[in-house]
Amino acid sequence: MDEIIRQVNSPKELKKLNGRALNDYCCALRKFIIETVRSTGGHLASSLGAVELAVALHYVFDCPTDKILWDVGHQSYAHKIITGRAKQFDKLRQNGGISGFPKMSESEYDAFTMGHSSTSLSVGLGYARARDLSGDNYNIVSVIGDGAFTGGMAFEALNDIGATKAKMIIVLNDNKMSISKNVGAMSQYLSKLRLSGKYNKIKNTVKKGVLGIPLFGSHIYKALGKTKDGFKYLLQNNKMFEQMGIKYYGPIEGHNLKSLVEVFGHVKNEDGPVLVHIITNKGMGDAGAQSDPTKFHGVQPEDTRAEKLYSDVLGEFLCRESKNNDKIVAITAAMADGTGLCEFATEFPNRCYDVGIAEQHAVTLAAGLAAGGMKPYFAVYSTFLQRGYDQILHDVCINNLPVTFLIDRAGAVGSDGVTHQGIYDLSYLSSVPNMTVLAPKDGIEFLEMLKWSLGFNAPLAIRYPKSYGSTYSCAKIELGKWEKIKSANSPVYILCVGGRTLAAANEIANANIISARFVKPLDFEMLDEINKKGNLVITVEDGAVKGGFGQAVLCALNNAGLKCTVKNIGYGDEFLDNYSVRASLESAGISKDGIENTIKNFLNFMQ
Ligand SMILES: Cc1ncc(C[n+]2csc(CCOP(=O)(O)OP(=O)(O)O)c2C)c(N)n1
Repeated sequence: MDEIIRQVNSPKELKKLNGRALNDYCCALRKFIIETVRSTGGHLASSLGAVELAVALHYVFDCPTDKILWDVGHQSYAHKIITGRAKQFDKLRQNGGISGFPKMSESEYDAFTMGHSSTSLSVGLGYARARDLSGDNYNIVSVIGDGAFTGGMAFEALNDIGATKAKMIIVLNDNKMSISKNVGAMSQYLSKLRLSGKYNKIKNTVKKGVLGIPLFGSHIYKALGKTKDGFKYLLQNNKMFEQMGIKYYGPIEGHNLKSLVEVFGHVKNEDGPVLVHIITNKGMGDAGAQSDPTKFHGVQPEDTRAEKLYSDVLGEFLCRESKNNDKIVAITAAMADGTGLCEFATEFPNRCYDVGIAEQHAVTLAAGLAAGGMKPYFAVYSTFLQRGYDQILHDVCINNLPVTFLIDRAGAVGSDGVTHQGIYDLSYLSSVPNMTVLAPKDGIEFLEMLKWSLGFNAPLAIRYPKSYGSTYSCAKIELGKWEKIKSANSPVYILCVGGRTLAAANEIANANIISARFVKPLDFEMLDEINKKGNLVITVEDGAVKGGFGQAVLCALNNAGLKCTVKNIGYGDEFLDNYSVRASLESAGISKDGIENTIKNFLNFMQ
């Protein structure tokens, strides 16, 4: 760790640095981030792009009194280091270490816990209204990327902010990238602004022009710089934001510390809402990350072994089937890479829609496509589909439309932590009429489910984690039918949802093991068979117990006249604040020991 990183442990210490030392500090921050993230894993490219931004903000504003809200939060590593967390970086995104996202419980400098996109403007306006109602007087800065700016919440907040005239600063960190290349009309609009000139260029041209005025030039330039409008005159006029009631400053070179400090120092004194549009390079300072920011958006720790990915199975299936089936279309909400849609997007560009970070729109778009006769597949992470609950219910399921949801990163997600856990989908999907919910045990079964989905004419969700381990043989997929994996002469029946739970159950010596591939509808026939007096039924799911599979089983057995004992294994009624998949599973009892303990407790109880 460079000496300067060791020395600066708070914004107060940062403010002691002068111009040159500040630039050196930025270099040291970059070096530190690159070295650490290469071994811990994490969001490299976004954080490298926001180094000068974090330094300039902490240099100008007074946190924690002033509030900086980092949208999504994956770009906040420099902010974390400046605010005294450098020493904890060797345990970034690990249990006992620090989060990769801003987290209120971690530091007073993290003004809000972030992780999902496009929230920072709403939170900022909330803070602004609270401040004004309380008669306080602090600054609020919402930092939002051009990717996050495509999210519906950001538009809703802008609509409110422009009308209310609350004093707050929006920093639009524009690097032309979401995880992949940014998309949409707003992105095209920002490109136009970018092309129309850069802050420094304009400033210098104006400066030259004004100073060139004989005799009075330097006086005029000084006077211009002193007045608010004068400063603004040095910047571009932007119709859209201005007409919404939000003052626009930009575009500004976002790696030029001096420009950033200057503009933030100025907008601090504005009375109403201001948008500062800065241009940055994602991955700045690391040749690899800069040339391929998508690959380096989130990097894995160095020792990660190759995994078998469900997303690869999906990608191959879509490419293969779509050649002979022109009804298949696919949708992603800015996650083509993570969900396996890249190849499909290249091969079938007219049938693959990247809607930006707009899950709600994606769900209803899929509903519209299905109503129009297409066969839409929406590939999405479990945690982000939470955004589209009403659209699933109101648009897809009430209309009973054949939209297939491919729900990746379901269950515990590990290093992204509490904001990204995919453990609620079984609960929120199972409660919706007309929805069918599947969980494959491996890639082979997933492919069979995908093939089966082609002939299924109603809402369907298939949920799976990132990767799979052991593979099994696969019985024919039939609606509402489970699969017996192991039969034993035992009163113990373990009903498993997905491969992770099956891997744990398979270690139990003397038990009947069933893969509950249909989470909804349940296999009532098989349940009837195992609802015998004295049997112990253990349900195991990599998901929240409340409203999940286990409770559905218990409810079904109870309605049929409960003769057995039912134990539910899954996550309890608290947030899963855990950075390791294995530890998460173990914490819920999804392990050999966890299941064995459940059996032991039952046997003790029966004696
Ligand atoms: C609701 C939601 N959907 C998807 C994501 C996944 N995601 C994380 S970062 C990101 C791209 C953000 O792009 P941008 O805001 O421009 O930030 P950059 O990484 O370019 O700095 C996406 C899609 C998310 N965090 N939240």
